[in-house]
Amino acid sequence: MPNRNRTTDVSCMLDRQRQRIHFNENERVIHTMKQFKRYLVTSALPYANGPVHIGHLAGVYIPSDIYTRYLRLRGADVISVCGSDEHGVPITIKARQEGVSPQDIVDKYHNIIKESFRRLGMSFDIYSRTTSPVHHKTASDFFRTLYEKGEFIEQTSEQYYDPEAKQFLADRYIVGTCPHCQNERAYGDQCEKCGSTLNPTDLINPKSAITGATPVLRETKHWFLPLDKHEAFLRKWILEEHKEWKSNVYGQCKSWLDLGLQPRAVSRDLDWGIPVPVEGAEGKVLYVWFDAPIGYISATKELTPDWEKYWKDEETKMVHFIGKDNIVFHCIVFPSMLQAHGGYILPENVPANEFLNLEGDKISTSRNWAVWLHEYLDEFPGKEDVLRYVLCANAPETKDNDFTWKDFQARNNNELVAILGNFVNRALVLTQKYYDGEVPAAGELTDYDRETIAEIPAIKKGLEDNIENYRFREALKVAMNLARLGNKYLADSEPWKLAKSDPERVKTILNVALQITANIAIVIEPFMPFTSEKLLKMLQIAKPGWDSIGSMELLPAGHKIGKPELLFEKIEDSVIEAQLEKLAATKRANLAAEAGKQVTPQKENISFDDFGKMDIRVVTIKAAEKIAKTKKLLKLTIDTGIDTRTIVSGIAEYYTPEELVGRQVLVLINLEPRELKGVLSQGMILMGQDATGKMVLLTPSDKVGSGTIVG
Ligand code: B3M
Ligand code: ZN
Repeated sequence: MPNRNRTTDVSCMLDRQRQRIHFNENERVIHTMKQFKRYLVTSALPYANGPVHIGHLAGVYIPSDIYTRYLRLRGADVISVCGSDEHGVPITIKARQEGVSPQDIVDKYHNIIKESFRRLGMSFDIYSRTTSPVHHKTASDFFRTLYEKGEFIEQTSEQYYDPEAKQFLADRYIVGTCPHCQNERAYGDQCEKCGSTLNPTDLINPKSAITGATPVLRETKHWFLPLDKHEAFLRKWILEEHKEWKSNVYGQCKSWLDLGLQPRAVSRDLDWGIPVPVEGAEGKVLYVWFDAPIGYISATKELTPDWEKYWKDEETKMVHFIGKDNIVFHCIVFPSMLQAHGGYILPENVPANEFLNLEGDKISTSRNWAVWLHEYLDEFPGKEDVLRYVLCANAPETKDNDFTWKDFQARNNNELVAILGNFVNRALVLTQKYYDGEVPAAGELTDYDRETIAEIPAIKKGLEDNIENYRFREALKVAMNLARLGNKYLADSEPWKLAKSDPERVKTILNVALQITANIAIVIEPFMPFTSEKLLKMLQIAKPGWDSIGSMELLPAGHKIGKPELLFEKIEDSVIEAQLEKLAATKRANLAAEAGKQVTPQKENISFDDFGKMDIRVVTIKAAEKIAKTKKLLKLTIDTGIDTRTIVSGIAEYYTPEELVGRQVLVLINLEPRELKGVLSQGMILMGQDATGKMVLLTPSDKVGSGTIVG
């Protein structure tokens, strides 16, 4: 990736400023910036094969919602579209695993995702889905247009076919031995053990993941989009005309373009998806990455009959919010499709984020290493904005970043509670206390008052510059600076000390503090809509527009405010510990599952006589007690059917004495007695042990008499 300096943009599209200036390595480019009449904001369509987690939120959805809410506050004509991506192989695999239909899978996750987005305050104008009839028709028509214009190449090639399942196998449906590392569970497209990219024909001993049958090569026809044909246009459009794109996005595009583009298949042999709408394409569907971005168009169509102005008018600014793994599809493939089709605008920007890790490890759906949005919402009711805040403050805008529960707690307690909540609470409580909730009139302002107020326009400008250039972390810091300003103002002016001596001054101070509070309600709205709403309710005013920022007349003198309530509450250690324990349990479960897959090789053969020497019996545990000064040892009294005797066992880590009494277990009773910690042990309890070392007792499935012989 080329090392480009950060672009410094001083554009402000709504301020009728026509010049965009940015600094790029050693040259300084100035070019005229287009005027836009309206905005179309798209957010990557989440796959409906699982719920949404914090990585998705920090990467895509929180930024897109901040951007959209900001534009709305400014009174712009903006729509935000999203929906579930319901096609593709992973959904069919999941359906097979769970023994249900792909439609069942997408119905389930579409509803979970849609509902959790709603609860988090995601303000999409529409959240649609790619199984909708409008989408099927839109994608189908789109394909047919390209087909009729001769924009595809048709090519026949040999692919693996499962003769038992009677279907062609997608790459993920073929497993075999990796030619590089001998991993026996490599997939047709990738070996997850050594990370190498594979073709299905590279696999040694390939097997169908559906039936286990050995697949055979068969001819199949597919349609390819010749990306190479669009290369010159893409080079000019991205590399020359969009140098202002984020460096991670620009860099990825550049390296793709420099490597040279190849034709890409846009159809698949699969029975789940949108049928390829041309003759001779039975059993074939559109490749999921062909239909998914068209989902943005379909969703707009479903939203408004006026959809064309958002897609076909050059005065629309289209912005795609995505994660970094989607860059090539949004910057190269989809624009090529739109170009080939004709009549559509292209994105003005594609502000892709990097990845968010969780407690130092890569978020993974299959390993359940994630904080799931729907679970968070259930476990932290009323704390939607805390998550929005933390994920924005920590967003992986320029590099991968880490989410930790400790940081979540610290940001809540030290920033939201101590700065924002504290200031607002002081202003409102003092007003309640001194004036019974009536906004006092301001008298003459001091220089200090004026200096404080004069800082607000710079905050407004800072927010605009940062949000319009997709620097949401920085924007959030700027918004919090208004609360910092308010805190400092109150701390410096100390109205509580003047209540008796200078009541007129106190009125002015509180008037200023209350106006700042009302300003805060506006600046935080894009980031923390619930808190903004709560604050406006306490202030008893309607939501002011963006241009009211800086006004000292948002609350007229004599206006009665509502009852002050805390905006945020402290998060205790125990809450954080519970979350960490939940993750630790996931880790343990993953380890055990991994260990379950490891096989210990068989030992050398023994003779029947060797085996016959062992006297194994079912015994009943009569008593159990810890052996003093040891951690692992228990002294057990057992009934062997022959006698009552003592054995010493190292199972205190896994079982308490109470759990053992009355239990029947297997014991090798003729093992040479030996003394352990001064207790004579006459026998050994037989236990199961997995590869992690965890031990389990083996108990007969039915109760039997003590002394029952095992063999
Ligand atoms: N569903 C991939 C993803 O969630 C994909 C995005 C489609 S956007 C058109 O990473
Ligand atoms: Zn490998």
